[in-house]
Amino acid sequence: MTDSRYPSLAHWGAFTAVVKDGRVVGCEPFHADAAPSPMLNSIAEMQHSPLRVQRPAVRRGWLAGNREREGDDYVEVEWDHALDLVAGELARVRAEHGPGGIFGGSYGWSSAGRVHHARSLIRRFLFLGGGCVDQVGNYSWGAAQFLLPHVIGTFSPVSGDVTDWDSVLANTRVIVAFGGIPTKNSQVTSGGAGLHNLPAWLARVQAAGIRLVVLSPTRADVPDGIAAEWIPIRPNTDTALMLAMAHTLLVEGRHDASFLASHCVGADTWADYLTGAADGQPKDVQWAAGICGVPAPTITALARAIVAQRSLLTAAWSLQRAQHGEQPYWALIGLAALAGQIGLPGGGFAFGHASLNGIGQPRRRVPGPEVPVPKNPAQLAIPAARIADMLLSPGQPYDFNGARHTYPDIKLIYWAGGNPFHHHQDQNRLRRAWTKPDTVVVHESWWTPLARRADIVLPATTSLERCDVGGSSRDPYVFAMHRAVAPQGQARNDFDIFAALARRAGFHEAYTAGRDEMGWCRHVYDGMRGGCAERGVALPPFDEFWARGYAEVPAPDSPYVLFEDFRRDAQAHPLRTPSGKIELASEVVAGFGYADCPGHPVWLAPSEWLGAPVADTWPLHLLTNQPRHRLHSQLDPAALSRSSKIQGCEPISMHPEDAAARGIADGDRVRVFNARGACLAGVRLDAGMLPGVVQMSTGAWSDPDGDLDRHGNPNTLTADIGTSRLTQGSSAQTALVQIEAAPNLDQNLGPNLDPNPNPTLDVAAPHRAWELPRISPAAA
Ligand SMILES: Nc1nc2c(c(=O)[nH]1)N[C@H]1C(S)=C(S)[C@@H](COP(=O)(O)OP(=O)(O)OC[C@H]3O[C@@H](n4cnc5c(=O)[nH]c(N)nc54)[C@H](O)[C@@H]3O)O[C@H]1N2
Ligand SMILES: Nc1nc2c(c(=O)[nH]1)N[C@H]1C(S)=C(S)[C@@H](COP(=O)(O)OP(=O)(O)OC[C@H]3O[C@@H](n4cnc5c(=O)[nH]c(N)nc54)[C@H](O)[C@@H]3O)O[C@H]1N2
Ligand SMILES: [Mo]
Repeated sequence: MTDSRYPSLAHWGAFTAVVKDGRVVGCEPFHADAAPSPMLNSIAEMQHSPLRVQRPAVRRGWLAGNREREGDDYVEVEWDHALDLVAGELARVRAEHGPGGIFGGSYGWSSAGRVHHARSLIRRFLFLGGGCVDQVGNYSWGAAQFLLPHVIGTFSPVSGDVTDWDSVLANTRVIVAFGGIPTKNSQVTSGGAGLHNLPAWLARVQAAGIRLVVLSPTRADVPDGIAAEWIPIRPNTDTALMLAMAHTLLVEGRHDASFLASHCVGADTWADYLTGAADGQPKDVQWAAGICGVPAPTITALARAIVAQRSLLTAAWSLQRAQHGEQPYWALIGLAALAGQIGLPGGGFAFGHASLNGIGQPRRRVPGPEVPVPKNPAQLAIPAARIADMLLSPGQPYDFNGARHTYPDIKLIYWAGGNPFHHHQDQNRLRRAWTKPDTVVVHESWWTPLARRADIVLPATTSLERCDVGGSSRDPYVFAMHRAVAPQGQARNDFDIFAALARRAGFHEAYTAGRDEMGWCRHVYDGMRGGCAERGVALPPFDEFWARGYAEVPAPDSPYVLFEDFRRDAQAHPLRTPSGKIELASEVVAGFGYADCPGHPVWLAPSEWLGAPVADTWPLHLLTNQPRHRLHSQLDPAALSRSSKIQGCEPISMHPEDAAARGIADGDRVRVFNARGACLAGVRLDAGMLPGVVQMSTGAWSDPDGDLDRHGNPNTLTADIGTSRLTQGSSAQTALVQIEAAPNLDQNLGPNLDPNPNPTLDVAAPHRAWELPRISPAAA
């Protein structure tokens, strides 16, 4: 049964699919959404894209035992045959190598529908089947996730547990936003966005006369349509500026000594570092100005401003997605502690206002819908962003959060719901690592760069082809996602694929728990409903919810203020740190003895930044932030994302002076390169860039030719290094590059969905990211 009158949900918004003759022809935004994302328009196009995987396919070379997983062709096979192959390989690897031979972390965003959330399902399947090597933490805020518990006893503020906008509007006089508040990012929320409210909140911030200061290497991080002060800052140097602000408060006696005494530990240790008593270098404003490029008087004035009135200090997640990404977050908390406003309405620190829809949206703290994932019996996991290290260094030791572990030896990679050939840093290194395992199995709906590097590709349905329950704890709505169209080709639900494999391996009953799709929709909704009831929030029974299409969690009566209880009574509401207080210096972290993450916030120069010696060779800092027109690599082949390309390549923003010095004009095609690789890009001149900084968004589908990516995947250039031994997060924002002119194309070829392969592979040719691999039909 299909029904298109009901709302569906994507990470970028709720909508009703308009269906004609069994095809999705458009999307109507959810009625309650005041600012729907233009990305909704890409859904119909992607649903019927020629890039859909139609039938199970096996890489020809895999059948002959080769592991060169690029540019090969595929043979379509019958479903039963494909499932037998996967079941056989899983059984073989389990028998020969144990769960440590199977990598099933499968990091990625998958779908907003939570019953069919591929990453939950694959982990449920592999864990029930004996376990595998999992991934812990994430690319988004891996550094914060493992640092913050040492400092404030929880990482919940980085996942959205911050003081509500209501409280900010009523109390805050100045917001200092590190990384700005780019409205582009607020289009999406993991698990779906029923409401897009950030533009409205920001308009109210402006109307209330609240001062907004944006510290960023690009003016583009000033929110659309909002008047804010922009302070340009060199990438990866925010910590130095924060330390100097803290130093200023301390030496001018403007800090809140009583808050430090009652609610913090380690203030003296940190103060010795700030004043230079510990190392001879006062972290004063002149020192910081030399590092971050912000004039000393500006830093002094900003420090005074945050204590002269109620201030909210907020940092984008991007700041910690960099080498030593722990430091700006720890320093921000330290600075907010000196200012003494943590736990006061509208005051203190926050994270992620720049990063995701729903941050600061007043909401009840209730659970979202979720498929239960059992424990991994193998108890094996790597930090999410260390995948290439793992594949390249089996048996080698690595440090992580105070412990020493050993990388497993992976024979089989199983991925569903993510795209490492977009998301991982140093793609050329990952490409080498990808030749190590015997077998790669992927479920995908499209022939993505990952699917093209898999040995067995199983076609997965899209959200519109199945029934689901979608929602996020950051959003007030939960959606009854009715199936809108029939599956394309032979696509099957991830759930059904795993159920069929579980049957072959003898644990079908454990995997399905006796439930079919609707049984799971009911179960997942009832789980959320029960969790809500425990917190005094009533949701309608399932049948009512399903018939209506959505349910709403009512807004709270009073605004949430982060650490309000702790501030009021630190004895009665201690933090879950060893001291029960905010740790401005941590004995635990110091005890790990990591030079790259010592026991209190410090300035550590990254290996690549504009002040590094290597900047002589690679003089431009490349920011690879989130794309405005798509979700990571999702929707890249759709018209909206394609319309942003220049000569078919991903755009790169560049200051006119940097371009002129290289003889480059607006709209030119360029080669962006460093020692790790190169990619092509199309230049967009932008006087709002800090000179020396260039910016490309992530997510262009790659088209490699040797070490060059011809479409513009910036992860050919980023460094694959852990943030530190403490947190081992992704350092995506730490990369220096050089840029030179590349031959322009005769014409602006723009979107290229030509199904005929172009045989030339030189820089003068357009990329082939939208071409299907050669696929032979199944033998009769
Ligand atoms: N340089 C650089 N790199 C970055 C970042 C950066 O800032 N800079 N950001 C990082 C961050 S924060 C993140 S979160 C990652 C994102 O990385 P990913 O989450 O891996 O990126 P997506 O493109 O969203 O990939 C999701 C894939 O899941 C597939 N999919 C969706 N629904 C389903 C389904 O129902 N079933 C199956 N089987 N598949 C499905 C989609 O088709 C898509 O290919 O990228 C990281 N990489
Ligand atoms: N439209 C859209 N929105 C998205 C996503 C998407 O793919 N598309 N992805 C979502 C995901 S998975 C995540 S994790 C979040 C990520 O949220 P963020 O990490 O906050 O997003 P970014 O766009 O990478 O970075 C925000 C801004 O920080 C600035 N910046 C980078 N480095 C520095 C620095 O060193 N100092 C300062 N001061 N500023 C810096 C960049 O100019 C950038 O525009 O975004 C989410 N939102
Ligand atoms: Mo993310």
